[in-house]
Amino acid sequence: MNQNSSPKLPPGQQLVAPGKWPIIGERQPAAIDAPWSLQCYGEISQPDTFSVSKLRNLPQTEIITDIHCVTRWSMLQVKFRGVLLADFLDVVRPTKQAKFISFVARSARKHSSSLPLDVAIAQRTLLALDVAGEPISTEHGGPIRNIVSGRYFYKSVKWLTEIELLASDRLGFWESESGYHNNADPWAEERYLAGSIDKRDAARLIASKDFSNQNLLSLSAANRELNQLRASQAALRNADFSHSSLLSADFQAANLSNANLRHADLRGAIFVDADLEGADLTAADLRGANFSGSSLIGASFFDPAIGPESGARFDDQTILPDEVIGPLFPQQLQFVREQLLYRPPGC
Ligand SMILES: Nc1nc2c(c(=O)[nH]1)N[C@H]1C(S)=C(S)[C@@H](COP(=O)(O)O)O[C@H]1N2
Ligand SMILES: [Mo]
Repeated sequence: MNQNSSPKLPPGQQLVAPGKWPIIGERQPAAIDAPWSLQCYGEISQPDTFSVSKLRNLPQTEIITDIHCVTRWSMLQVKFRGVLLADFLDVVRPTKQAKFISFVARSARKHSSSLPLDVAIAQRTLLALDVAGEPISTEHGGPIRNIVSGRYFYKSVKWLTEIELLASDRLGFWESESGYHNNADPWAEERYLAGSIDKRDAARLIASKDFSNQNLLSLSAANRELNQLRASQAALRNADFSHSSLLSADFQAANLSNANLRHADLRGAIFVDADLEGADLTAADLRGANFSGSSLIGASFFDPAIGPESGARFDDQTILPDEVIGPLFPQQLQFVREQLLYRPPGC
């Protein structure tokens, strides 16, 4: 592809405000001050453990890369420095059987992600120690995180403590628990696997109007009458509710990341403590909806390709606290602030 004519942002992504790098995923590990080590094992000739200073004594490489989170936020031209995976592998020497590489975090849930080894090398994966000239902060995965360019950011594991070379693939945390796509190419929008619910189960569920506590990844529920839906604590990543009627629906503490809520009638809906990262609320009717405690990183209230006339509707009963809208993309934040200022009274 011609570098100059290629667009900078993959489809469905928007830029965060300059200097506002979101913190995503699990909390940083508690024992962060214990001496750090990176252990490498599996299909290699020279199993070894690396301290941070041992890594700093290997050849250091700088890369400038773009970050694309699956929940639709991007940052361009971020400068990382550390050890190229290819240089690291020269030390530990993979065997002929090594076909996959798994990156594991020192964290509560032993978070991990994997890649085919040839992809990891071709993408110039970096065992990163520094960002923008400073050691990576703990909240962003310091002292070591791997950086995989050209893949959604969930392939870049924070608090990296183990690298395992494998003969066959072992799915990572998000890929096995949350249906995240294992290839994760942002230019192909490989965000999620297809949902696992068959059509008949989906129809039965929709008729019951009770999704509470269920795992309904990528559910198709567009153009439905789902008023008073009960969906508290439901896992509804990537679900499609576009053009549906969801009056007073209860989505308390539900996971609606990347859900499609375009043109949905959400008057009086409850999104208290819900995860709406990357959700699309373009042209939704949000009069009387309550977003207290929800997470809106990467969410949209209007479609930038259409303009503010595609915006969601608010009234003075809509609850959208300042701290909830703070992390929105700059143009989304501006749109929401204007709507909140001039919103009509509800009934
Ligand atoms: N250990 C660990 N690494 C992780 C995650 C996580 O939850 N735990 N989340 C992933 C996801 S989904 C993203 S978008 C990035 C976020 O990195 P940041 O918090 O530095 O922006 O980390 C990735 N690596
Ligand atoms: Mo992410």
